[in-house]
This record gives sequence, C-alpha cells and structure tokens, in this order.
Amino acid sequence: SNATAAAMPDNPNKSGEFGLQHAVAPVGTAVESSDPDVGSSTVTEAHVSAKTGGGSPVPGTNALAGSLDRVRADDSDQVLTSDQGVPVADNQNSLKAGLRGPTLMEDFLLREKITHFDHERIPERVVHARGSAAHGYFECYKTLADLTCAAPFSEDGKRTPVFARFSTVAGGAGSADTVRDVRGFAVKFYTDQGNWDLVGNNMPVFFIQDAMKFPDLVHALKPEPHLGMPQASSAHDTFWDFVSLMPESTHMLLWQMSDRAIPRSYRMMQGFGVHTFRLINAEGKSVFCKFHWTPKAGTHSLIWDEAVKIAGADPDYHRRDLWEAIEAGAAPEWELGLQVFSEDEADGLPFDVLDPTKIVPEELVPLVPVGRMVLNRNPDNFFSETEQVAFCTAHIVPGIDFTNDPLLQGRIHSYLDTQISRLGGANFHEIPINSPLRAVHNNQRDGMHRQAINRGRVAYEPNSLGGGCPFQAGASGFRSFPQTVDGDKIRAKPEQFADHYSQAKLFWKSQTLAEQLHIVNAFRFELTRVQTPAIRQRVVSLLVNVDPMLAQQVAEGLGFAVPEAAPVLVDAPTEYSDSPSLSLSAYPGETGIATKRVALLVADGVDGAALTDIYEHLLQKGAVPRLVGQTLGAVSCSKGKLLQVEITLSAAPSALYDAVVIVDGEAASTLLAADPLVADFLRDQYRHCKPILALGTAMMVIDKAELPERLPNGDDDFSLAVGDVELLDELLQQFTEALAGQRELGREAL
Ligand code: HDD
Repeated sequence: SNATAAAMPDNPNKSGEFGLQHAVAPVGTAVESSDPDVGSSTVTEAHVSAKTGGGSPVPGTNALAGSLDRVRADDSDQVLTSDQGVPVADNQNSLKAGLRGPTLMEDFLLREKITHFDHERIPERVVHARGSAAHGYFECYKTLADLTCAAPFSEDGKRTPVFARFSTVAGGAGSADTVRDVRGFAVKFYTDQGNWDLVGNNMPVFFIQDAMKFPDLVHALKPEPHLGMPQASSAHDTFWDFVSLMPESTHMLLWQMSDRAIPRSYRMMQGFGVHTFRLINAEGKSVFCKFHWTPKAGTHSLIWDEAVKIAGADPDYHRRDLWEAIEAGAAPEWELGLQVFSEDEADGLPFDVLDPTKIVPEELVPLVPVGRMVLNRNPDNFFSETEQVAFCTAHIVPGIDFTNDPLLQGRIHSYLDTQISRLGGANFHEIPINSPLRAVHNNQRDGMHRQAINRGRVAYEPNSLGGGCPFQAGASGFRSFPQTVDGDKIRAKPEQFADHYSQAKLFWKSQTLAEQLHIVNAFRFELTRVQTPAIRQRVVSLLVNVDPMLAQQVAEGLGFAVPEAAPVLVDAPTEYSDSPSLSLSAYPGETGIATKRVALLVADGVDGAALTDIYEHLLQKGAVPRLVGQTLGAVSCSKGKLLQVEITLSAAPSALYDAVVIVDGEAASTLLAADPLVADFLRDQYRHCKPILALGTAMMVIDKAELPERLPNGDDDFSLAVGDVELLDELLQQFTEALAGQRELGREAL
C-alpha cells in the first residue's frame, strides 16, 4: 500500500508517488553538491560527502541516492510549465486561427511539446537491450589491501554505492524476460577512486575466444536480417550455423542449453566476471583473479514449459520480480567471491587462463568470499537511470587491471565506442547515472550536451597559467601493471585454446540427471527449430566429443543417427574430475520462502479460518500469498470472515506462482473441482515441480487433476503435501520446507 511504501527508508524522495503530504523537494530546489572531496564520497558508516545530499547516512543507504537528488524532479504541487519554465495556461488545445481553423506556426507550446516527443527515443543497446536495474551498495567483509589497492576493498566493512543492471542478450528492449538466453550481470561501483564497472554474465564462459568474432556471433544470433525473426531466440538456423562452425563455442552452448538460461529471477542467479583480471596492491605486486557473485536466495530456474507460459502471461516477469522485491524491503543480495591465483599457478593450470571459454574449476582454485552486494533502491526513472546507464569494461580503478584475454581486449574498445552512438556523444559520463562520485578534473572540453561549466582559460597540460592544475596523481593514480611483453605481431591463438571439449565434458558430468535431461531437451527444441539438416548434424557432431549419450539422446529427438565426431584438435585433451559447484543444485539459498509467490485457490464455502492462518504464516515468513478465485469479489467462508479475491485464475495463471494451496470446504472444493482452469492450474504446478498443499475436501480437486501421488521412481513426493485438516500444522511445515528449497525435479520421468 502507499502507506507502507511511504514509510520505506530506501525511497525517501519519491514524494510525488506518495501524495502531497510527503512532498519534500519542489522543483528548483537543489541539494548541495559542491566539493565532493576525494576519499569521502563512498559511504561507510563513518563517511559522508557533500554529494550524498547531507544528513548522516543510514547504514545501507546508498551515497549515490543522495548525489542524484540534485537532478531528481518532483512535480507534486507544481504548475505545468514549458521547457523554458513558462507557466502553461492550456495544455488541451493547440493555437488556431478560428475555432475550426488551421493551427498557427507560432504555437511554440505545441511545437516544443511535439518536437520533444518526436525525439524521445535513443538507439537501444546493440546487445543486452532488454534489462532492469537497481541501486544498492557493496560491502567489503575485510580489507584486501594485501591483494589490491582498489577502493572498494580498502577497509573492513567499507560500503561502496553500486548500480546493477541485469539483462537478456538477444532480444529487443520490449522482448519477454523469460526467453532462453544468457543474462547480463553488470555492476557499476561508484568508488572513491572513480567508477569501476564489472560487466559480466550469469555464465562464467563465453561463445568465442576473440573479440574479432563478436559481430559475427551477434549477427548470427539476432533476428535473421531478411525477415526480422525470430525475436529474442537463438532457436534458428543462422545462430546454430555459426556456432556449429565454431567448436570453441561448445562449452558455452552447454551452459546456454542448461537451466541457467531460464532463471526464476534475476535475484536467483549467479554472476561472473568471465575473464581473468589482475589485482595489484600498493607495492605493485599483482595476482590474477576471477569474480563470482552468488545469490543469497540460492540459484533457482524455471522449467522450459513454464518459461514459455510466463512469456505470455507476464513478459515483464523478471523486471516485476526485481522491482517488487525491492519495494517490499526484501533487498536482494549476492556474495562476491574471488578466485585468486599467481601467474606461476596460472602457468601450471591445464588450460590457458586468458581463454574466456574456460573456467577455473573451484577444485583447482578455491572461491574466497570477500563481500556482499545489496540492492535496496529502485530507480526513480527507467529511462534516466536504467536506459542511460553506460557500462564499460574499460572503467577500472587503481588496483585492478586487464589481462591479455583477447575477448576482453576487444571489449575495452567496444563499450566506450557504443555509448557515443547510443547516448549521443562524448559527454555521456556527465549523465547523472554515469557520473562518478569523485569529481572529474581534466582538460577534456566541449562536445554535444556538455553540462560542466569549466572555468578559466587553461585547458591544457602542462601549464603555468593554471598553476599546473589539474596535476597528475602520480603514485596514487591509476598505473597499468608493467607486464613485460615480447612477441611477433601475429593473428593466431595459443595452442591450449584449441582444447574445446574438455571443459564442456566437465560441465556435462557435473550436472544432476534432471539437469542433463533439461540440456538434452533444450538442444532438441532449438535444433528442431533449425531448418537445415546439415546444421543439426554438425551440432550433434560437436556433442559427440562431449558425451556420446548426450549426442545419442539429442540425435534421437531429431530423428537421425549419431554422426561422426567433429575433429579433436589437441593430442592430449585435459581430463577433469567432476565439479559439484557447476550444478545449480549446489546453491539452495539462505532466504527460506521469502519473496516466493503462493496461490491460495478459493471459492464460496472455503474454510476461511484455515486460509487466514496459512496466509498469515506465509506473510510472516516473507512469502507473497495471493487469494486466487474464479471471479473478483468476496467469497463467503464456511468458517471465518468474508475474504476478498485478489486475482482471478485467468488473469494470473499457474506459471506465475511458486506454489499452490487449497484448503478444506465441501462447497468450495466442489466448485474448484468442476473448473477446468483449476485442473490446468494444478497440473502445471505439478509439471513445473512446485509444492502443492491440499487439505481435507481439497483432495477431490487434486483427484480431478489426476496428479500422481508418488514420484515416477516410486519415492515419496515431499512437495505434495496432501492430507486431513487435523494434519494442517505438519503439512504446512512440510509445504514450507519444500517451498524453501529447490524444486522436486524427480517428478519428471527420466
Ligand atoms: Fe558485451 C553490452 C556482457 C562480450 C560488446 N555486454 C553488454 C552488457 C553486458 C555484457 C552485461 C550490458 C550492459 C548493460 O547492462 O548496459 N559482453 C558481456 C560479457 C562478455 C561480452 C560477459 C564476454 C565475456 N561484449 C562482448 C564483446 C563485445 C561486447 C566481445 C565486443 C567486442 N557488449 C558489447 C557492446 C554493449 C555490450 C556492444 C551493448 C550495449 C553496451 O555495450 O553498452 O558494447
């Protein structure tokens, strides 16, 4: 409700949304933003800067939230004006020569309004066009000063504001959230040494090894150019044509066909920096490092059939989920872990750490938790923040450096370059969401849309007229790691890059049986959509090198015999033992049932007392219960008070809920059992491996839907909590435990 939202600490200045009484920042009031002093612009509990907007920071408050106050506009209690601030008397009628006459050229108000409207759109991102973002902070557990002088890791408990954007890759800005795709995981750290962008994905490897192939990959992936189809999908000929001719993509293809590509929520997926990066400490000593984000809510994915249904029922599913969790105060959280290794250790690994199609298995280099990211504030304006945010792999800060990964090297150019076309010029760093908390001082000048009013006559260095300012930071500034480089100019790859299948094998054998089944089904689906038989065959010939059974099962679905294996280019491919951390089942999560959505199916005659108890129980544990009925309005209850239906079966189908509850009540159960929508609802809940709680007469509804009582292998189905009303407490506990964990994938016949 508005009352609870207004009481929320993280969104204090969205007054317009919460009624006039909350208006605090009328148009034109600027919050002090002078003197953003070095080193004090990152909020720890001890630090505040002028750019934070004043006041003592509440722990967990984002310094950026304050710094953006200077540009936040609030229309509460304000008169409508033109862009020039002229009060507008009539916003309904254009200025005409006579009541029925033509519109006058002099109608500057009409022309200003229409002109602005005509130019409201900017080019969408060439990839990752569809995304959602939020503000928050990164908190370092303990200083990492021995490894890096990077600002976010300089003190125990230090908090650095962040803005994180999650995205799909292939689809346009208006495409559905739940398509099969890689997800972007981009984090901008507003550190007190400038902005650091960690622009990663929810998978730790990539399709290609060299940036030279990126435009080819994306052209193959995007809708085919002659007919503009398919939208937001890799299931078409050009994509599979390209990857089948690029055996280095095999490892990534397994990740992309796995459940990682259909996450339940942005809040429930891992993030990876993908490349090997460098950390450098104050003495100039350097180590290699991989970045991992692990969600506190655990890793949870959709079932493919469910993902398809959600794409229709709620194309904004992930966007809504992120927004609602944050508005409800259930701030999503990830732990940052590092894999740190020396260059010598890297030399001893059985693969090249500069190859972005390879992971560093956690069995070889352990993952060390170093901090956490909490996202606790939604943007105020989608365009100004989420759309205009410009991530760039070139944005690094002292203490962090690149490696020679040839994919990363190309990205360093691409991200800066693309913003110039997308955001209209070289001054995109001045757009508020992109501007660093640390003040910018240099001799870059002019250009489209310049905001800063640089004072004085000096815009060059060295100078004497400006007292030599701004002066070089020297040792405290950014310095590249002085790696020795010696070699011939050459267009080629190291030999180890050619070991394309070993890690794909490692991934495959580290999956549970249920996960493997999903991978097989995904390959079958995508390749069935491919029309060219030779392409299908070529993909399967890559899979033969991963696992003959995998190839066999995919080939069976496509109706052909397993083809010969694609050539293996290395003499002695690496043998790995399996790596349990590569299975999604490794991360059940720590947040219980919080934010999980539960449908309580109701009809007249339902046991209102039990229903209210269960509803309260779910609310208390942070879940999101909804009374789902056949129509809106009140239902009369056999016990307890009248209850209002919140949403109907047809408006919010099963796929939108993580679990379902039906309580006792003869009349209600009879009505529900007779409704084919209810049977569909339950079958989908079952098929999507979700917990079901049914009490007393509700058993007749379950029977009508013909749900199996046991798992296909004969085991008990713990996620099916069905029984007499007297067992309510016990069954509710069983149901809650099932809902807190991962899904009962054992329901799917293997
Ligand atoms: Fe990229 C956007 C992640 C390879 C060129 N990329 C983009 C975004 C993410 C990634 C998360 C969206 C950022 C946002 O939310 O605004 N990209 C990756 C990862 C890669 C990768 C994890 C491999 C490890 N990308 C990659 C290569 C190139 C690009 C090799 C070009 C040589 N990526 C871009 C881009 C985009 C982009 C064209 C589109 C919009 C943008 O940058 O700002 O420059």
